[in-house]
Amino acid sequence: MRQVLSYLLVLLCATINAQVKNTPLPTKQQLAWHEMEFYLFVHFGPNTFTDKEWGHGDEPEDIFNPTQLDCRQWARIAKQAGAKGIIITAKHHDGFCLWPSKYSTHTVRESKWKNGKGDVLKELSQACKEVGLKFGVYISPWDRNHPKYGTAAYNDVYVNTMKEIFAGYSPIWELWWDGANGEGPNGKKQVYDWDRFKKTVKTISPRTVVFSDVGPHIRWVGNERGIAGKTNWNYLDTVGFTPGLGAPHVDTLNQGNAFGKTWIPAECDVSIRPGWFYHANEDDKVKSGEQLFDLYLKSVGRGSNLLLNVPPDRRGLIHENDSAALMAFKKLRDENFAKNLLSDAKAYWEISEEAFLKDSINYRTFDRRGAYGINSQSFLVQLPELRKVNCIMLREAIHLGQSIENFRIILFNNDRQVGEINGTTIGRKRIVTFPVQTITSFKVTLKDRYGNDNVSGAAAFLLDEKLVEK
Ligand code: FUL
Repeated sequence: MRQVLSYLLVLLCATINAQVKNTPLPTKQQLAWHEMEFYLFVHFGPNTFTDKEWGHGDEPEDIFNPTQLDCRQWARIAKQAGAKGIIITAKHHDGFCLWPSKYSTHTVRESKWKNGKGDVLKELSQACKEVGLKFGVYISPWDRNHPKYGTAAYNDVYVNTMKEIFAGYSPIWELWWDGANGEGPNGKKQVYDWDRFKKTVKTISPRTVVFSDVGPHIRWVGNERGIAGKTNWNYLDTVGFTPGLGAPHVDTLNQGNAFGKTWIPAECDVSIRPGWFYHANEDDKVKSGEQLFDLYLKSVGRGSNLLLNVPPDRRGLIHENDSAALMAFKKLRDENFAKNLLSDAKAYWEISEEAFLKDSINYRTFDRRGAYGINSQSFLVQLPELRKVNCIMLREAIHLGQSIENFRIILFNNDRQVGEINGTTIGRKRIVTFPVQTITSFKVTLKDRYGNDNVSGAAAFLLDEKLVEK
């Protein structure tokens, strides 16, 4: 056993981390995406005014008429809630464009709103810039209004639509391709030219991260409840799959492929209300700060990102109840993660044959500067005093890949073992919670596929007990 770090703020093992050949790695844009953690989704359009979830595309454009639209209010609230960006439904399945697109006749231009001179994308992209939020767009491939939908020519329309948005409102940080694929107004189903769509974005905006069920950069998490798999690999195999009906099984999307060929992390999309669009009769069904905190643990705390939908109302404003819930959520995160109980702890890596603290794990000597295929290692974190803890956070150095297959945390009160937590993957962040224990130390044992030691951080907290699942 050797002391490698005193005064542990984070366990930084950068010098001994190693990437193993042929491990898929995240791109620079994906790494930046992982750091986004939490951002808002905005579903807004004719459905807001017709009380529907899926419009038919035959709504009169005049129905879209927010009375007090204020994208600065959205951006301000997002910022105050600690969200790092906003993704808006520039076009949902009804085909209505929130900007005056020249490739459609079903747009804000044809509506009464601002006498047809309004442009939600312009207002929102500017509002985001003003407060330092990233801006993203959802452009539904399925279009129930466009007359060309269901013909090869619609692929041209879709490509032109993307080009128009990128030309008008860049930088676009994330592009969202929804997988829903129903019939068009002509009763035909579209065969999407996904390869062409991908190439288009790559050419016109190479830094944009593109989401769909199967990437290319970000994958769907396989449910709309905002919950990532407890096992959550950032790898996915995509050969032979497409977004929508051709996507892998939802369990695969939820957990990733342990040995998948491409780095495609999961994003957890979920609405703050039961529906994606605003409905007045859901004003009292807004998720509470506590519920949102729980979702944070189950998304960000499992190495994923949280894309939380907050749909503006018919005024074009975020409703007071949603805003209050977002602020409560922020307060809970701030208060509960304010004090890292390891900030003055010491960490020791186990590198000898001796069984430290006498558990059953069989330690082997290894050189942590090289990977010899020895894939079990552990470290002990020693606190300066007895402390109450019910939450531990671990981080993996994902810029080197993802290789930790499982971990075990054993909690000690002096010599007495008082708890054990077992888990599988870590990824960017893994937060585990457990009933409060008073501890003096804990030991983490990792099974790392490549013997990499890629843990890059640890922290411990005492969360408000009502936030911890029993
Ligand atoms: C789904 C859509 O059909 C819903 O309307 C919503 O936009 C959700 C985020 O994705 O596939």
